[in-house]
Amino acid sequence: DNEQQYLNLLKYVLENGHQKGDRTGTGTISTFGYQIRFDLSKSFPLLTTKKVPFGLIKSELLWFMHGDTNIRYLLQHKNHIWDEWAFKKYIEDDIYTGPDMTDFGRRSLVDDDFNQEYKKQKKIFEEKILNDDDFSKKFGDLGFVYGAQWRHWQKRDGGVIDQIKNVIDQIKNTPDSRRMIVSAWNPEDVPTMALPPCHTLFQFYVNDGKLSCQLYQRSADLFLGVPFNIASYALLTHLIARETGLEVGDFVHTFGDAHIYLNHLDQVKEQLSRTPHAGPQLEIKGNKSIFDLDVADIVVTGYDPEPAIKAPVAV
Ligand code: UFP
Repeated sequence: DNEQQYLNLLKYVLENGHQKGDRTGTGTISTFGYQIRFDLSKSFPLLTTKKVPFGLIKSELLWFMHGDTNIRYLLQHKNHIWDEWAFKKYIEDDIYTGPDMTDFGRRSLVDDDFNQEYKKQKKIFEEKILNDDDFSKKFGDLGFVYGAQWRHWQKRDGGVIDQIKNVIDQIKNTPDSRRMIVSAWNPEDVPTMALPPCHTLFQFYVNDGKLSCQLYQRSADLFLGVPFNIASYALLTHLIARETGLEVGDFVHTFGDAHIYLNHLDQVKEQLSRTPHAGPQLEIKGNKSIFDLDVADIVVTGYDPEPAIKAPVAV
């Protein structure tokens, strides 16, 4: 069954992972190299052993597909998963004259007074991104994140490459090709990125009228990040299959450093004690092109998950 693949991976790392330090100073148990596979024709792999917020996954993926790198679209859809990266650039700029927000991620977790002030400043920031065009252009844009690499990778001699459009053309015209790849990993940009792409590269494969997709994820927070990543790439596979007139095949998820943070161990055990329910189904309404779809066109039906499980994010 689809979800069991993910649960087995959690169990494998709990039992076989080794302790490993990491950039965030939190500590992990980790394993290198693992692969799971979801048959998308059976059900949509949105986990049922804890509630995963599909709305956020949808708006983020459409944001990538539009080639958009400005958080304004996300805020308009009440999606805050990329806020901190933009807020950081703002508080480090001379234009910011409010209270000191250095190291806000860590301090907001340990200092209540600071957390109140942080929330206030962040709210002001969000309002300005939403309502002030010049401010949004300067501080809402995250630079060379996924949307930029997917839709307008910059060429050496000027001009851009639209990797998504190219891969759709390849799937339609040369479905046997072994070169149907989209890369978000741009070595020129990595040194200046706050978060180098975690989902690094993906490849498509066509067999028997079905489209499969394999993702290489270089670094995977198995408890918090991966449930999002699975649903996001499953949705991407559905979208590209629809655009190319194919049925969905498998989503193959290949991992580099697959880790459980040491402050997620209780949550992982709680999740492993739960029994998966039947998975939901995905429906894409109407016949808009993949580049014009809106969040309302994509719905998941029959989603009946166990309650969410809270855990601290390593920053
Ligand atoms: N991470 C994910 N999935 C994502 C994402 C981040 O698992 O989509 F954006 C996790 C992996 C790792 C951390 O725990 O975020 C990134 O840190 P690093 O760049 O040091 O690998």
